[in-house]
Amino acid sequence: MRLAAVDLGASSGRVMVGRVGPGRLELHEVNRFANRPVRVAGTLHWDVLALYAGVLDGLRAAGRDVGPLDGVGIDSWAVDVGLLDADGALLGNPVHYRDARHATAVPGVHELVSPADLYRVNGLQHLPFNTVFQLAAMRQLAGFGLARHALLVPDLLAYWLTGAVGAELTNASTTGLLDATTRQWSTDLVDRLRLPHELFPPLRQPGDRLGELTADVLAETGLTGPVPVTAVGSHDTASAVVGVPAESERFAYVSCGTWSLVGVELPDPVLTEASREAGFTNELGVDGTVRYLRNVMGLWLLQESLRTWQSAGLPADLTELLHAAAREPAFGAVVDCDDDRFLPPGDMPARIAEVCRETGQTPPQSQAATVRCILDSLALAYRRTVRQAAELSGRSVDVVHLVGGGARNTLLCQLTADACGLPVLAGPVEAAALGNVLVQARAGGALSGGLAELRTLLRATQQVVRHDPTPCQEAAWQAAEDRVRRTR
Ligand code: ADP
Ligand code: LRH
Repeated sequence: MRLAAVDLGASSGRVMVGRVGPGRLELHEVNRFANRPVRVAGTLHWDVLALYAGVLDGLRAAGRDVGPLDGVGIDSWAVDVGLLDADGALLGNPVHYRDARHATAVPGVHELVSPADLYRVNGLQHLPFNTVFQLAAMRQLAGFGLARHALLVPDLLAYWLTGAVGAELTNASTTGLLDATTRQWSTDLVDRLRLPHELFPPLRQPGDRLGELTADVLAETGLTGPVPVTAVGSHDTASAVVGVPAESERFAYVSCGTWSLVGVELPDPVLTEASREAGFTNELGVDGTVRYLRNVMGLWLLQESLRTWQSAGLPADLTELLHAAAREPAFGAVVDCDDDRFLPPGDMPARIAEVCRETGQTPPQSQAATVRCILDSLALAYRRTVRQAAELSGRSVDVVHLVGGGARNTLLCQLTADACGLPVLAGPVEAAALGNVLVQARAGGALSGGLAELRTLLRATQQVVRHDPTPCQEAAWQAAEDRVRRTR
């Protein structure tokens, strides 16, 4: 089968073409486009029409490259929604999860449903931008009364491509309004939060056929119909976890891009108070799995540092800075990556320096030292999170799979192996697009079996680089972890 995977990350969107069959899984990129948020009248938005144009360009290029397509699947970052009115028109650009507006609704939501009650139902890590808070903030706006459907970004793009409205399950599980146990919209939470039920469309399972590309889209892209559009794990992290080439169930993963999503795969959610307090989420995965994980601030810290340096006219070549960071001494300064101050866009090196000063550490004195501080701090966060995930879930872990763009960062991969005291298997870089294609191929009958069989195909076809932990490092990492814990 020849399948197009649309994978939209916070830093870039891409359309990839997969050729899949028994024993065969090849992926190549046909279009990559920047994902540049736009601040309009003080609010940070996604430029969703530019992203849609990038998708159409990608589908056109896919058709030119490989001829007729057997299907399309879409995944993207989670939580953000577009509202449709009764005519199906989009009511404004989706607001970026890093916008400050969402957090203003948190106290009002918690007055109606306590954090503990919310967690018992939705099992989500408290993040101020979970959709439930976004919708509560939007409710204050005049246009909200016109909204008939709230569509997560992949569901919105699928609607534009096919005309069909629905909500894919894995991404719906990031809204805070899905019951993690029944795997249905929580009518109870929707009622208690006084949101209109009609906003939440029927759920679709990964593998469901959503529809076909409309005649308009076929004309626009030059593709020959019919081209089915299939629901995949439309949350990019769900697709990335499908794309983890694990051999047994005793693995942890770091889905390492703009965010680092760190956790384990489970059959059932963990909804204990200890889990809530540790900030773990129970997002739903493909084939009835639970992605028991924590959001770690991720390579965002590095991306924003590069952006800051570039606009100041300083050197900002990632490869060179990573080489220089590898020569820096370890643990010069370490910060808690989860500090709320790191969430919004801005001058990350200055914020890191501020946190260092507040915690009695000398701030990094060079760009290379700042990069080293970020990577040491991320590896420490991965160590803490992998260990907590194993402890809170009872799942033993003997390997860490690191997938996504961060798998290209060999220094980070080695630091992660050293920090966790476990082998790190790095790659594939395009795990989300691979997971997307695998679920489509199985739905289309080109592959069969469960996640284990899909992962066997990944191991047979994709490149993975092993990083073993350097011996005798535990005491140094423990001391650094204690340093961060004392300052948190
Ligand atoms: P997202 O899906 O969130 O947009 P990606 O999975 O594409 O993120 O990962 C982007 C990150 O990958 C960048 O922030 C960068 O740190 C890292 N990365 C990409 N290419 C390289 C490279 N050649 N060397 C090291 N790191 C890289
Ligand atoms: C990663 C991701 C993550 C979400 C965040 C909003 O791209 O989907 O899983 O928490 O974006």
